[in-house]
Amino acid sequence: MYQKLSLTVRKHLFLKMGSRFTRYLKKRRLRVLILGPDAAGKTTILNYLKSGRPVTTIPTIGFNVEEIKIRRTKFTLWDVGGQEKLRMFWKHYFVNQCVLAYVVDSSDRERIDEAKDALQSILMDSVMDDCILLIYANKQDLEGTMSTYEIVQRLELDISGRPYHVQPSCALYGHGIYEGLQWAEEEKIRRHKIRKKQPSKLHHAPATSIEASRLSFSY
Ligand code: G3D
Ligand code: MG
Repeated sequence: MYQKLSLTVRKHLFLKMGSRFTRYLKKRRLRVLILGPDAAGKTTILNYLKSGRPVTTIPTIGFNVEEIKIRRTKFTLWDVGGQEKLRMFWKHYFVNQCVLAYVVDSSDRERIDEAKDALQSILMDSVMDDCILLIYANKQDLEGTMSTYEIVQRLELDISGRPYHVQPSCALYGHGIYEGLQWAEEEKIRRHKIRKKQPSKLHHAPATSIEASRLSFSY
């Protein structure tokens, strides 16, 4: 049957299949930018994804990058130093439609306003207009941490009107880390489908969610 088709039709079919295949592959790559104040747990998250165990960290001056594959998706993860004097360099890592995995220390009430200000200045950059916003409410294993609802309030996430997901986590033991990436992957696919059907509806889609249940810890 295929042989009977004219060369032009065969070429057309091949090109069509080719472009579908390229789009499929593109969908399966995610660039994740791990940002947040220093000591929030960014490098610990990266180390957990790389080696599956806690590794002693030192303050990150510059960046660490790792590529990991989860099922069929390749994640390129950039962990960029979060000290105040280094934050001016964050913008050099911004890329359209990337995943912003913003890490906050849920036990640090004193620095949560600083975390909010740093997040707001990232989101003001137009390059990040279409970023997928994932918040890791990290260090949930510690006593008296802020709940995910409190983090939403303190970071003023609802004011910006953009979709987000708050994922409670404990990077030391990897709790919640894969779940956050899984949400980001699903969100990317969901947006891809919406963009194909109704490009203008993207921002009206209800993607906001909070992983409300506290993680249960038993170490
Ligand atoms: P950063 O990369 O955001 O600057 P790091 O932060 O990953 O270097 O982590 C800073 C400190 O927080 C490290 O402790 C690390 O072990 C700890 N930490 C990271 N995630 C968690 C967590 O989920 N729970 C707890 N309890 N601690 C965490 P040290 O003592 O090495 O400074
Ligand atoms: Mg670090």
